[in-house]
Amino acid sequence: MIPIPEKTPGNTEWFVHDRFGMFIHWGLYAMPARHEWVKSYERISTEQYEKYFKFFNPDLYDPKVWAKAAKNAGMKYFVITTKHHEGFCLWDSEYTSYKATNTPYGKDLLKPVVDAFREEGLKVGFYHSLLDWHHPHYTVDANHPMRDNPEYIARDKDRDLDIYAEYLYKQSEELMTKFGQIDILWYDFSVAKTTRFEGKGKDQWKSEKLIEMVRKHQPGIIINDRTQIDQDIKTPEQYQPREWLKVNGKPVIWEACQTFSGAWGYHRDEETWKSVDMLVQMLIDSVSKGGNLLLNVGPTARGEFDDRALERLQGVGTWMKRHGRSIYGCTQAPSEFICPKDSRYTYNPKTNTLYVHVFAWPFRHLFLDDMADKVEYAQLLNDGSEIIMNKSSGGDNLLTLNLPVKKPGVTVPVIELFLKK
Ligand code: JFZ
Repeated sequence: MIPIPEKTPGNTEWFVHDRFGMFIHWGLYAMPARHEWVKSYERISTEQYEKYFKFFNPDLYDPKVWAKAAKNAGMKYFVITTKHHEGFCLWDSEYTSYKATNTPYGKDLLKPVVDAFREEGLKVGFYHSLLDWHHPHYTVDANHPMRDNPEYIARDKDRDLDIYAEYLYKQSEELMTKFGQIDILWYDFSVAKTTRFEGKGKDQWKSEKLIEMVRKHQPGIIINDRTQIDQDIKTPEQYQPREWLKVNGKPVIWEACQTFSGAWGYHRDEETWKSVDMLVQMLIDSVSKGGNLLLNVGPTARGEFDDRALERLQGVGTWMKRHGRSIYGCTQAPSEFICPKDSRYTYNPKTNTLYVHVFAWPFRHLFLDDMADKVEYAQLLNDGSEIIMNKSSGGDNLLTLNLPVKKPGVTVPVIELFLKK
């Protein structure tokens, strides 16, 4: 049995097929280059933060290069930050002057990236921050850069969060009407109440109204869960769920979002970069539990993906070129198939093919319990070479796969098992 999530309002059919997307976090925070939360972490005032706006000039920006890198990595959709918590907008919004067109760069950054990725055949997603540390009517909460500034907090009595909610609505409407078909909207996030500060959630954002407007303009759009009203997908962040994600005991459509290193925005000195091996394993792990992976790049302030990101995208792409078949259109394997140690199964229900991803290459034999009567043919996926099978004579239905001693020269070897009809 394979879990079947309930139908949601958006069109998720392509999403659960495509499995692999690129997240892009880009804004002024690429300049300090020490985390996209730098304004909050370092309690930077809007006046002090202004220098980034004044000098922002990503002169090497060429989104066609980004789109090619994503496509070559095997990614099928992308989600870009239209605005992050700092409040800076990549597009030429009617409702603010805090936008790319008013920086030294002087041009809209959003339209070209949407066009470039679409041209490469990728689906288009917008991340939009619910938080806004720049808007004058955004009140102080536990995450706000001015949370330790009594004078700033005292002026909250003159702030009207409804005015901010109206701004959020208007900007969302711009995003939903000026860039053609948008496939995903990734709102982020609802702020928890603390002892010192009120939280912000569906009542403050007016989430219901937002969602209604978004669906009016973009009927098939996939919306995430972070407005505090669950919609199409759940979004576990920086961890791999232990099993198919459930809400109230029921399986849901989900997507893990992950960074290459510890930050989402470009972080110059962060060194905890994951290896290609680990990233490929994380993608496989997601699909083996019926989920997607959204893998993040933080472009530099000059407008490029840095070498560390490019190297990993290329590595993942090399693997995907030969192993996409065990990812696209695949999901968790039916529960009657018992996965061997140090491996992950994925399964394509249309072709009735089972994929064994071998994370730790064993010596000579891989044992598959209760499979002897189920497999018609087995091969290594990277080169299509036969894997000889032995059926045990003991009557226990054990299938033994005879592996080459030398691990195939790919990141994660995959054995493709064509099952009997
Ligand atoms: C959010 C952002 O704050 C972060 O910068 C990045 O964009 C990521 C994809 O999403 O991260 C969160 C959101 C919510 C919580 C923690 C991190 N939370 O509620 O604990």
